[in-house]
Amino acid sequence: MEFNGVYHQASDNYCYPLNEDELIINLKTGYDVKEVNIILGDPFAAGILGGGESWNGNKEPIIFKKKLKNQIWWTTTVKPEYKRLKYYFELFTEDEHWFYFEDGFVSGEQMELEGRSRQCFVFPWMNPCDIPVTPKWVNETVWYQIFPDRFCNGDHSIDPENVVPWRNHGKVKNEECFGGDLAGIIQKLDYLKDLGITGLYLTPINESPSNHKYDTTDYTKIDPNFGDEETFQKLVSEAHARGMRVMLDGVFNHCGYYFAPWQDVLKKGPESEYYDWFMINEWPLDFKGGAAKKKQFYTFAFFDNMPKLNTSNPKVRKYFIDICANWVENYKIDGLRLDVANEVSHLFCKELHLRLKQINPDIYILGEIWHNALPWLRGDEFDAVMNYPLGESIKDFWIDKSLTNQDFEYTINRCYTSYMQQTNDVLFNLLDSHDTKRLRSDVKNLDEYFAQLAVLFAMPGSPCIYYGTEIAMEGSFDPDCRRCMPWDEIEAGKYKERIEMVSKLIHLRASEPLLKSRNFHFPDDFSDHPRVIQFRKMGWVDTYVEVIINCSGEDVEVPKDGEILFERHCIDSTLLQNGILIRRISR
Ligand code: ARE
Repeated sequence: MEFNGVYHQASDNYCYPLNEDELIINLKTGYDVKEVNIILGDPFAAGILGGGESWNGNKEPIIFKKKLKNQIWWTTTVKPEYKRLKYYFELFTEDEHWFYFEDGFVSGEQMELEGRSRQCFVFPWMNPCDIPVTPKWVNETVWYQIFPDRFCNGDHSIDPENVVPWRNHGKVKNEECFGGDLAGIIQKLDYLKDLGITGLYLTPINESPSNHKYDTTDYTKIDPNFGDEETFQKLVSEAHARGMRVMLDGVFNHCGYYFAPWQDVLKKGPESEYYDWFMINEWPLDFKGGAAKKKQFYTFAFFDNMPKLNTSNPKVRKYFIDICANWVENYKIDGLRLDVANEVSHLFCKELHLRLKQINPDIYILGEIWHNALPWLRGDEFDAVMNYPLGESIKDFWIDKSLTNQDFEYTINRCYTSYMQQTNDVLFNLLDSHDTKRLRSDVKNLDEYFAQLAVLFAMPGSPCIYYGTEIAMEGSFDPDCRRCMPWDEIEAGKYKERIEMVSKLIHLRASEPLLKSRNFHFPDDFSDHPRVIQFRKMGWVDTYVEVIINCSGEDVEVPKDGEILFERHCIDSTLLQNGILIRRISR
């Protein structure tokens, strides 16, 4: 047996309470394991506290599994009668029989030996307050990410001094300010409502000298070129009136050069009361010589104008958590995205979670983490993270023609076996953002473009489209991925078909419960068509929604059954190149 391919731990995404009754247990094995049983029971069975009496648990087969690359993910749900569980596994390969305990493997023969102590896996107690609970509304939400400076200029009276004329096409530079503002967003709320959007994610809006606002000067003020507190509160109430949630972007890993505490440090040095709000290794700082690069103080990346905040300092934590509490309590925001969330202290994230959930238990706390984020997703820090691994997996399939639908299945399954199911329900799924190339610039044509959007909207979690996605806006890496919205062209109907196509997908996502379902699997009807993606979103008993996308370069036959919910390039029962077919099947 491939012993190294077998892994379980009685914690994290391998063993966790889904709710107060159900305990999810997952096990990884190699492909050589054909059958798995779990033997389970109460840790205090046989009435003797931890006594030597042999303990005979109940044996149950584990039948649900997902294919990963070179491994199988076995999953089962158990309802421990007394909220605690002791268990071990029985594994069968073609010709071997093993038992898997916390302290290792035992052969069938060794198991016959009486009296040997075995260390079972134990989940000691399902305490309700430890069970990760994520806001249900997020799974129903389709997000729209707005980079305010480039979205819509609704109030020219507050344009920045260095504002440049709105430019529909062509590259933009990071130092250019185009005058987009909150009033502009308010003016476009009906447009967004028609698109089917139910959540707005705004990149930072606090006072800052840049157009991206990730170098904050004052966390208590709306940037005057974006508007004022009253305008923002109007935006929130107008959005809420249209059934849209609002999420802000919190930058607490670092501040901007003009943040008053940092200015105080620059003036007074170590005498400043704010000196330990930052991470300074030597003083004075030699900015001419690249202080950050010389590790004189820590910053975001190596940007001297973004001094890193010391979130191990309780005063820093209090200051910024109070700021966030005000946004939730008084601005009534529904979500908070944390910038560079993997670098602020876990203590900051835990205290933030406690404080905000006390104010609004349904607040959505989202971390910007591009890699596996399990340490932040145990239920006491973030509800979810920006799911860049999913977006890259989807895009890779179209970029790398050598990938098969089997590879696609592995990478998608990897994304959804990394965390708990209640986290998967609210993962922030995206194909591009203000930090990446635009999807349109990553694909060959609109066929490939809409096919990837169809996958995004069919995945478990909460999909987000970046502003301009609906018109297939182009743009390379930052800053070119932040071009201005061409409203005059949109209003002239230049992108009507594209907007209709994206809107149809968004409305389908919102209206079709099974498209939001966490349960999905990959059948193998097209196993002889390695470049045809097919997956099913499972509902009750024998009803499911199926997504088929043909990337094979030739037409493929698709059975003509079920109710067609969305199709593109599907003629009768022939699915053309990059054709999309989404249908509901009730057997
Ligand atoms: C921009 C240009 C720089 C240029 C700089 C000059 O990108 O090349 O030198 O301007 O000022 C913000 C602005 C950016 C700006 C940056 C620095 O939006 O336009 O840079 O500030 O001034 C990693 C981090 C992740 C971070 C990205 C950018 O992990 O947290 O890098 N994203 C957040 C925001 C950004 C923001 C900042 C952080 C700073 O979303 O918009 O930038 O507040 C891999 C790695 C990731 C890495 C990712 C992207 O996947 O795994 O860790 O993200 O690549 O590089």
